[in-house]
Amino acid sequence: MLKDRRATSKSHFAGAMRLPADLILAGIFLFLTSTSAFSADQAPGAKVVPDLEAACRPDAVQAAAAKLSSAVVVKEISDGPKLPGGTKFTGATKELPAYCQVTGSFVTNPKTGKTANFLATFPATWNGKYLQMGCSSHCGAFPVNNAATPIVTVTNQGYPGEIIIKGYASFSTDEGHEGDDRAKWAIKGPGQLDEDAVEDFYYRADQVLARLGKQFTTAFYGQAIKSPQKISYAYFSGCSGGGRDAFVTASYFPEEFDGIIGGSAYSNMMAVAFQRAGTTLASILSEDADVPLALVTQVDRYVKAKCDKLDGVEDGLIQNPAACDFSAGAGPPAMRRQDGPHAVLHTGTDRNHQHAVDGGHR
Ligand SMILES: [Ca+2]
Repeated sequence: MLKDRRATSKSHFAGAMRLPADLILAGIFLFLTSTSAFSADQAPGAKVVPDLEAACRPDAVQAAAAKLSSAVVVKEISDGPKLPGGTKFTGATKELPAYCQVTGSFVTNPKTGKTANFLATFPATWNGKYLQMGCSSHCGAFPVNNAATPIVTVTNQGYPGEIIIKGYASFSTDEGHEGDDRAKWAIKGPGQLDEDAVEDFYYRADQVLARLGKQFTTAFYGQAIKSPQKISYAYFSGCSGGGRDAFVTASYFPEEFDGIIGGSAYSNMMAVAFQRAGTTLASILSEDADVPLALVTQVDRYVKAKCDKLDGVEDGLIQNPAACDFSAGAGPPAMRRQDGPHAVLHTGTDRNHQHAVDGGHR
């Protein structure tokens, strides 16, 4: 999905979204495994900061931030890595080159003064590129979108430090609320939606950051290298909730990026909510509705036998789920429960059980 800047973003997006899932996954795999191709040391035009430690001091970073179009405060934040004064320089080790991390807040809505927090990572050797990382779940934290210490090594994060080794300047945001706490941040009180917070979460924090982060990157490196800098390419990448962020980015402001990677997008929130609620409710309503692991394995075999081929390739992957007409209550499968003291041959007659096996959404 990476493209040359000469093509228009919108036409790229239209083409990218038509790619089949296996090609997108192959692209992600290549992105993650092409370490040598992306190595900052080997990248033509890589910029080296002569004194990153000095450039990373809070007053120096705040001076760079003062040049940006949106109001930015460099400071320690409550829901990210604790950086005293909002910055931290980490010297080079055997594993990682030196890098500077910065936290703070930026204004997402000038009319109300609403802010969101950000985390920026500036490697000492910059490859000239900007990478914005999506968040996870309902966001409000920086566990997977911290370039130095991602807790999940999937999609955009790579292994810990990989983004720094490759030389990307990277940014992420908490999407305008600190912590999740069962999404209480989305309401002001009973029946009162916090529209400012919801807008930040759905798209605005990432949209403002897309512009701000690139400005911040060139301001930081321009000041640190003492010559004007520009960004060669800008990418967005995220998985799960971050995959949703990637889809939102591609839908609402694709012109901000040269490439967008969205993995396992948590984009249909209502369906996920109903699925979870339905599954939970079904298992509460009937003891017979329990879905033990052994039964899941059995269902998996049945569904694959029925639906794997429907995408044109029998490869163990169901990549056209819309064509897969499966219901635990329909058809011939007898689902055998094997976890209890008495193995039960389930005939698919218990509605709650069917509901639970189906994921609660039928
Ligand atoms: Ca298949």
